[in-house]
Amino acid sequence: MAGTDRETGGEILERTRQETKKPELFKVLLLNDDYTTMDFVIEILESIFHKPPADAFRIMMAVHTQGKGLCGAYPHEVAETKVAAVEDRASENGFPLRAAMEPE
Ligand code: TYC
Repeated sequence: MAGTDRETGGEILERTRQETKKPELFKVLLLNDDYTTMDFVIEILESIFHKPPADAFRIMMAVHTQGKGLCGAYPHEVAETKVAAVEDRASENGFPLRAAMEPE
């Protein structure tokens, strides 16, 4: 067990430290460009970020109109893997689509 409970008569008075460490999360953002097709961005959001079709469409339009859009927040290694997956899939398909990550 991670922490030690101080107890008096069965009542917990305090925890000396957190049971589990809160993972630091990183936002993954998609960036707009003039060449990647809307359909391809929607496919990326559905397949890599597991977004339902309506959410994928909304996020794609947010990127298209506002320059960037939030895809999700993940632990550092997961966020890095998502960014790489987006950019690998884009370059395999001849699109310049970019993704970025930043601390939440
Ligand atoms: N701006 C692109 C177009 O008009 C569509 C687009 C949306 C591209 C989102 C990238 O992350 C993006 N075809």
